[in-house]
Amino acid sequence: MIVLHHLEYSQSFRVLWLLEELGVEYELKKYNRDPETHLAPEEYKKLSPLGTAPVITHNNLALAETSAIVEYILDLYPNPEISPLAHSPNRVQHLFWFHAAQGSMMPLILMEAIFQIIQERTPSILNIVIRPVLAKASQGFIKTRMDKLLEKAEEDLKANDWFGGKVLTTADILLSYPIESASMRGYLSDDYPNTRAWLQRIYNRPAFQSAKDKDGRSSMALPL
Ligand SMILES: N[C@@H](CCC(=O)N[C@@H](CS)C(=O)NCC(=O)O)C(=O)O
Repeated sequence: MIVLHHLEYSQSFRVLWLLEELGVEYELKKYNRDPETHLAPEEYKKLSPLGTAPVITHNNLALAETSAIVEYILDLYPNPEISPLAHSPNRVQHLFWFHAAQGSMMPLILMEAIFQIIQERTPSILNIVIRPVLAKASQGFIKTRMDKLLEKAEEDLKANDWFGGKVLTTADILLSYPIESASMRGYLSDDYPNTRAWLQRIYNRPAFQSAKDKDGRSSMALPL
């Protein structure tokens, strides 16, 4: 049986949600972040060479990296709705967003979080210099790219309820974390009604709700 090692307020929530969507058997082991550093605790770090969340264990395998885990689970439990097959009509749209989630959106969210930590940990006298530099980098690089992604999301969600077409796919599951994080950081303004409605559709899904109940936290990512 798959064991999901779930770190609170982390990207492993999406794997929990996927397992609930698929309705397969799994065991859940929950871990809290270190209260001071907010990093994964030592016992979690020992689970995989990267020391990051998520990790699943299955027989003798310990696997990290969200997208690899999602693909591994779909190899075990193939599902042509949630993971459209090659050459199916929604495959390319699904693939684009599946990879944009981890390859484009997540790095922007991570950069923004690091900028925030730098500012919080820098003495205020130095922040006088650092804050405008980070604000310029954030505005010029992070916001520009995030806006472009959200504009495309908005356009695509005008045509369909889900990123991969008419039904939820693993692209939606992967995008849930960076889009919720972008929303928490004020990126999801009233200019993005379709994307806001999509986020609400996700929250309303019974499988998302049962993942939430098992997780027991208020949001996927650490609250700001
Ligand atoms: N690309 C990796 C990123 C993993 C990652 O950075 N996870 C964060 C949680 S969102 C983490 O483990 N943070 C705690 C730590 O680094 O100790 C993935 O998708 O699995």
